[in-house]
Formats: sequence, structure tokens, C-alpha cells
Amino acid sequence: MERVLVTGGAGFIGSNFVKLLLGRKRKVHVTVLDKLTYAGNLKNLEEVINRRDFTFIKGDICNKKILDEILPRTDIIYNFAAETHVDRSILEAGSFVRTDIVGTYTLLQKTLEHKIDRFVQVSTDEVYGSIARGKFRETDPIEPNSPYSASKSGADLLVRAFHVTYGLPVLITRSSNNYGPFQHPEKFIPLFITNALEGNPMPLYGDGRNVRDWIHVDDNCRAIELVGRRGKVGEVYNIGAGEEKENIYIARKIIDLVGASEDLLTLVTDRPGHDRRYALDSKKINRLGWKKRVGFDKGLETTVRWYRRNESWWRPIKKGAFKKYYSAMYGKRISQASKRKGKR
Ligand code: NAD
Ligand code: TDX
Repeated sequence: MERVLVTGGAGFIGSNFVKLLLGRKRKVHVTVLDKLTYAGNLKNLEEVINRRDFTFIKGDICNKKILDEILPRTDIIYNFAAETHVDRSILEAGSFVRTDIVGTYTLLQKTLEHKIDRFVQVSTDEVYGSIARGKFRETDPIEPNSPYSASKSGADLLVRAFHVTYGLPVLITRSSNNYGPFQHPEKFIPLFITNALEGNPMPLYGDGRNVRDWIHVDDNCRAIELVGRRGKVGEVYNIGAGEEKENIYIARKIIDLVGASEDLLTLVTDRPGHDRRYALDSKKINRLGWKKRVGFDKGLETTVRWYRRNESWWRPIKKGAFKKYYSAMYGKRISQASKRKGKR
């Protein structure tokens, strides 16, 4: 039986990944190591928390002692643990450097000491920077633009170096923007869905024409699992669904699906350093045997339905500390935009 460690497994993609692993016929034991930051949520793991083939450990990937306890019982590591929100990294970058770089380094060092079979680093297309035309390939240079993507790039470079220098059996996945159930409402799609459901403004950055290549979280999880099982050690795999959309297109679709008023759409001051476009060439992961199953329009429809049916999941998250973050991030921008609207 394979013993799998999923770090950051109480977050959005990690928790979907754990459920995918435990839903398969193959026998596995899954351990989640998660610090339960503001983004981690045990409710995401409710379905599996009492299973005998599942263990939850609250802890930090920077904590060597905890790793020394867990790693002797581990065959493969999937490192999802990270600070993940670009906007928060603009407000405060220190926690990103600590978890995404130092945390990954700590895990790599302990993986080496405990001779683990495989280490899968869950990275992002954001490490490549912005691309005006064409698509990023795995061999393209890394040119990160935000403190978040710079921290993830630092991690990728350490992962690579541990392979080249020490022969550590690593693999890296770089996926595009994920969406689907259990995504924290700070991120674009769930923020817009929940604001629309609440009848609150939907703050679209800049001209709303930035492009992201969206992938349903289930498709990404299947791809990451495939890379862990069949990928070639030392290699990077892009994971994109080829669903390039302008933000404004998505915002309008959400308004339609929720049945909200178009007046909620509010163009606000742009994110500093906002990457214009991401697009991935995913031929390599296709050759490994993966292809997307969920088209964007259908996936967005089911995601809207999930947030509609699961208010008890997201409403508590939007209270308390989130409110403070929200007013620091959006308060001034939204009131400026309303004044501009009023003048017209
Ligand atoms: P998330 O913010 O929802 O979850 C991150 C999880 O990591 C949380 O449960 C949090 O508690 C945990 N965590 C944070 N710091 C930790 C630490 N020091 N030790 C242990 N646990 C810690 O993030 P997500 O969207 O699920 O992203 C998961 C991974 O996928 C990240 O590495 C991210 O960079 C990568 N990724 C995300 C996307 C996306 O669109 N969401 C796209 C590409 C790559
Ligand atoms: O309020 C908003 N208004 C808005 O216009 C927010 C939160 C976002 N946006 C725009 C910015 C981006 O162009 O929507 C797009 C998507 O924004 P995010 O959800 O913040 O994602 P992004 O910055 O693209 O990064 C995401 O994808 C790659 C994840 O947060 C990362 O963890 C992942 O690596």
C-alpha cells in the first residue's frame, strides 16, 4: 500500500486531491500535513476525516521535527502547501517567502534525509510571467512578476537544484488557474459568485480584459496524480485546459448564472504588476495520457450551483478577519469607482 503525504491538503486543490486519491480503487494511506492558515479549512475534508486510511496532522512544513515523525512512514510527497493569493502577497510578502521558499526547502532537505521515493512540487503557470501571444512551454525561462510568483519560482529552482545536485526524485507540475468547489472566496471566481449572490459589487481590476487559462480543479487533480505515478523524474509538466477567457467574460457569465444585476460589475483600480495574459502549452502532459474532461462553461455552471447550495461553507469564511482584509483590499477602490459612476 502506498503511503502518500499531501501538504496543504486542507486547502482548495489539496482537499480535492485527497478525495480523488481516496476515491480510487488503488489502496493508499493519505496523510495531510496542514498548518490551517486562514486558507486551510477542515470542513474541506469532512467527507474523509474519519476514514482509517486517512490521517490529519496540523503542522507547518517548516517544522523539521514534525517532518522527522511523518516521513519515515511516507513513500510519496505532494507539496501543495503554500501562501497562494497574489493580492495578499502584494500587501505582505514575508509569509510567502517563508512558506513557499523556506518551507519547500525544509521539505526537500527532509525528503533527502529520509530517502522518499518521489517528491511532487505543485507549482503554477505564474512563474513564467505574462505572455502576449502564443503559449508557455516547460523549457521557457522563469520571469515571475508578483511576490507570490517569485516565491513559487524560488521553490521551483530549489526543487530543480535538489534533483541536479543530489539526485532527489522530483517532479514539478505547473497548472493554470483552477476553479471549482471549496475554493476560498478571496479568489476571483468564488469572490464574484458569492458577491453576486449577496448583491455586492463585483470588483473587476483594470479594464477587465486580462486573460487566464482556466482549468477545473478535478482535471488538475487527475493530472497531478498522473505526474506523481507516471511522470519522468526531474521533469516539469504544464497543466492547462486551453480555456483562455477574459475576466470580463467570466464576470458576465456569473451575473447570468446567478441572475444578478449587471450594475454590480465595478471596474476598480488595477492590481499592481497585474500579468496581462497566461497561456500554457500542455502537449507534454497530453502525451503522458491526460486530457481535460470539464469544459469551462459547463464547469462554471456547476461551480455556481455548488456555491449556491453551500452557503453554510462560504458565509462563515467571509466574516471576521476576511471582512478586514476585504475592506483593506477593496474599500477605497470600490468607493472611488462608485464616485466615478455617480459623476457620469
Ligand atoms: P489554498 O490557499 O486554498 O491552500 C493552501 C493550503 O496550504 C491551506 O490549507 C493552508 O492552510 C496550507 N498551508 C499554508 N502554509 C502552510 C505551511 N507553512 N505548512 C503547512 N500548510 C500550510 O491554495 P490552493 O489554491 O489549493 O493551491 C494549492 C497549491 O497549488 C499551491 O502550492 C499553489 O501555489 C498551487 N497552484 C494553485 C493554483 C490555483 O489556481 N489555485 C494554480 C496553480 C498552482
Ligand atoms: O477581485 C478581483 N478582481 C479581479 O479582477 C480578483 C480577486 C481578481 N481579479 C482578476 C485578477 C486576475 O486577472 O481575476 C484574475 C484571477 O485572479 P485570482 O483569482 O487572484 O488569480 P491569479 O492572480 O490569476 O492567481 C491564481 O492562479 C494561479 C491563484 O491565486 C494562484 O495561486 C495560482 O498559482
